[in-house]
Amino acid sequence: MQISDIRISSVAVPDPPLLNAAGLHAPYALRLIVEIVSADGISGWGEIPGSEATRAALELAAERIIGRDPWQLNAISATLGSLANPDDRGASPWDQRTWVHVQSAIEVACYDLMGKSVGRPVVDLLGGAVRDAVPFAAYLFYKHEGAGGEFGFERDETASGWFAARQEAALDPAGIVAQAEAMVAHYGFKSIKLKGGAFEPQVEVDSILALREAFGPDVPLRLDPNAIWRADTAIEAGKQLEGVLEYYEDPVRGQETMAAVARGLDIPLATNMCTTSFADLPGSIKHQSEAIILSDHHFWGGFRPSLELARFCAVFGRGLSMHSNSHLGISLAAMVHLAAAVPNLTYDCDTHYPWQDGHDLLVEPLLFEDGAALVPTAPGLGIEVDRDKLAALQRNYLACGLTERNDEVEMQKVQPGWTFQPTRW
Ligand code: GKR
Ligand code: MG
Repeated sequence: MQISDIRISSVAVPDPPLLNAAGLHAPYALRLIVEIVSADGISGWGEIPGSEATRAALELAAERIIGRDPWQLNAISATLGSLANPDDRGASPWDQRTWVHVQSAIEVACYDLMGKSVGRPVVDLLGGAVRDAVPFAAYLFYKHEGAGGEFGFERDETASGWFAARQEAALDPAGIVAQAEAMVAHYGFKSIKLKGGAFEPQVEVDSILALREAFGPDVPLRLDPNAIWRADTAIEAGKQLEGVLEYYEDPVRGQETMAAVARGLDIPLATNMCTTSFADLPGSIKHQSEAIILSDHHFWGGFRPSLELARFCAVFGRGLSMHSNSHLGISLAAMVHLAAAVPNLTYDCDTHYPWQDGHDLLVEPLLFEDGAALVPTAPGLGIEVDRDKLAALQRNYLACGLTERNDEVEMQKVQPGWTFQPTRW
């Protein structure tokens, strides 16, 4: 098998005005879609966070791997590794490295090709499914009113159910509970995560306590302030949430500070910020910074490194869950195949998908039943990309004028002078 062409598309997906520690989501979330075409005419697909810097790296990578065999992943990965510049995940809630994402896009697209070429789903190439459906958590955000993207901040009066609720503002505990009720009613999620870091810590603690009151003790809850709190703040807030949270996600910044908070509380800590690469693992062991690592094939470099991370977690007694950023159905399918193949991925995974639902580029988007996505059984990722929808999302990209994610700039549009602070409270 030979790679004959690689097509890279920058797309912009309508995204509501969600709040986080770094500011406000722009009206569009940016993604890069990679299509690797084999000489015998099969297409394999990958999807990663979008930026012009990542696109440039992908273009460079593409030049070097055209003509290669997609089954030779070790050789492809060595070539990509030799191109990579040292980079850093940065201080924002999302991972700003470039080359880990490039590795991931190419590896996932190669797996899609490999699976299609032998008529087997990707999960079988990862060792086979240990579960037929992958449970996800409701992922709540404080948000301004409006739907984002093509709707601007206007209301779509024809929307109903979750799609109507998605337009509502949620700026206090009552708004968060209403958002949770609509999302859970639509998708059937059994766990709930609240994105924090947007308001005074006590407001966010009160939102978690209101969720507990509304949903009862059988619905696991998580809070993620994206490392914007000091250790004393995190412990004070955490003391009110002992026995309430399933896990406490990145309350503070850095492995040593996480370890100090972990020692002060009886709640497991989880991270997608302080332990995000194999180079971070010795520090994780030394400091005991977190009990749970939130894997993400987009920034751990693809499926195979994610399986290696899972083995590390099993050996060193770490729990394993899955992180998400705004994404479309190609990423969701990849997350689902991977999660189906990992025996020790026992927490409900994160997904932003409800916020993008209805704007996907798949002919048939994956369905959620009782909060879980069924693992596709068709060859490869088991998805078909709708090329008209892909073209429409590309047009959005060209029209919207965004070239990278910058939540600080978006926040300044609603709060002039607002600046991101790595530690705020
Ligand atoms: O989409 O605003 C967001 C999130 O804050 C995202 O960027 C984070 O990477 O979901 C993420 C997290 O769990 O930290
Ligand atoms: Mg997180």
